Amino acid sequence: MTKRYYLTTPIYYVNDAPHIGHAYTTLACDVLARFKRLDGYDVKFLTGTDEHGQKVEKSAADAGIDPKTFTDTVSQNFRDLCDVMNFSHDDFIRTTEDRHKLAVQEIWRRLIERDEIYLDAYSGWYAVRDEAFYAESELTTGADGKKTAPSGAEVEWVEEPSYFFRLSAWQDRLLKFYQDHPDFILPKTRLNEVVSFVSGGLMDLSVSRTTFKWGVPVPGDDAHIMYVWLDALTNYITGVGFPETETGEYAKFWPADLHMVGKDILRFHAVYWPAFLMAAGLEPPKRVFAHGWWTNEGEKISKSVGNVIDPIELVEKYGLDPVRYFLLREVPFGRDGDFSHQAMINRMNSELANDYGNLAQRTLSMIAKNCDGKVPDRGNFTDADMEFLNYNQNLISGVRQDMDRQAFNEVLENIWVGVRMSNGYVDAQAPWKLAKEDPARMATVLYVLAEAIRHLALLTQPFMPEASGKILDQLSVADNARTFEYLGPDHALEPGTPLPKPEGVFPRFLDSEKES
Ligand code: ME8
Repeated sequence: MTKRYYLTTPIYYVNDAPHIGHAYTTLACDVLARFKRLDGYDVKFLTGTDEHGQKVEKSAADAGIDPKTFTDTVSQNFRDLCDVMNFSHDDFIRTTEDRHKLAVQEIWRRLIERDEIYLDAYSGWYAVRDEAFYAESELTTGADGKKTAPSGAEVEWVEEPSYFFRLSAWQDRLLKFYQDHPDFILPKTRLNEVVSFVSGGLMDLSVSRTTFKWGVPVPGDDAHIMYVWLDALTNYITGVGFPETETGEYAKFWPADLHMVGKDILRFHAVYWPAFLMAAGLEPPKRVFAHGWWTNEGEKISKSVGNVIDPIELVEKYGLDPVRYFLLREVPFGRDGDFSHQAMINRMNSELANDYGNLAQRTLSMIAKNCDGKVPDRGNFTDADMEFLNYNQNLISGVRQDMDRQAFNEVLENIWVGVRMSNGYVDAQAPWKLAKEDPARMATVLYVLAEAIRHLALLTQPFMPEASGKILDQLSVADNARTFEYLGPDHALEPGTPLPKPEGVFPRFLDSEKES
């Protein structure tokens, strides 16, 4: 049976232009999706846009456009970002689509049928920016008397008829669920936060609004629209064809293997979402990973500060694959990180141009010059050759484990041990000297290096698809021989295979380009 993997990004609010934070979350999913496909999995990778609710309605009104036209435009910006970043999602969902309306109304019906929802009235605090209800005890009052949520969002007092979800009844079952599934929330520190929040007691959750219109109507009571988070979270099952559950994609892919989110929306994914699903008689997902927050040169990224990083500008300046590499290499995945141009340039120049690019470039140029532009003869490997090659051939097992816990930076660190080891091997073997003294040995050394580079390039494909592809092109590795099945000595390069003219893959970023 084929192995399956279903992963999702948050669906982004269409109140604003996409920025580096959105690109980051989707990039992490893209790398994992590409990795799993190369590793033989049937993958479903879902992303999209969250288009209902007060916040989007307000942004449309501020722009003087009707919400439908507004969401069409902004949603397209998120699609465009996917193209620029070379994301390989299989589906892009919009919550304004009919297939989604059908799914949300069906989950509602199931919750009503099981008596998990009742009608009452809400009076309390609401933050439009977070689209979240807050208890008085969670708020801070500023010098100006204004109350804010823990996220810093301003809250307003709301009083209206509302349906409620019996969340309070789910406390024990949620705590048991976390206990039975210790890897449901990663990183572990985030699990502790969630457990302590749930242990503190849960209040029933308001799940409908009546004071604005931009949302999915409650079945049978269209004075109410559904709470935007119930609407939005349901996208993860709409994406696999819910309400159809017996056949098709739901049967194949649900429960999802991974919901990737930022730490800001963990509570919705790790508390509300599994409770909604279990209450509707559906299985909860296998994992929620909450990654950290990017700042810009040490400062919180915000529109009012005017320091929002546009990922498209970054790609124009540094190139796509260096940006993809940097974002996942710079910060241990799960922790907060700081974006700085200097750090980007340093990694681009030292790890990509000097370490990896130079390894490929000098090996391939020596082969072009000394081996007639063909894969060299293998000759006889020494023990040292074998040991060196073994390291690169065996990298996959550790990489697999690190990928399965979303430790992207560790994956790259380990691959770079292979890169640096390869450069060490070049320096120690000095094939340029062997060219005169012992051409047969030179051929073996260059062959061993080419094989090492083949392994490294296969493994870097998920992170840097284009650049890795170019290296594999230069080794004449066939397009259909680039999955992880082709790692290892059984699929080694064939001596005598003609190679194209080598060319550099990772340009250095020059100081003169800094201001451009
Ligand atoms: O919350 N650093 O959408 P959203 C890292 N629609 N990641 C960041 C970031 C930063 N500075 N800023 C944003 C929503 N993100 C809801 C989700 S899901 C059913 C509904 C990323 O547009 C991070 O993934 O506000 C965060 O969780 C997400 O963008 C929030 O996107």
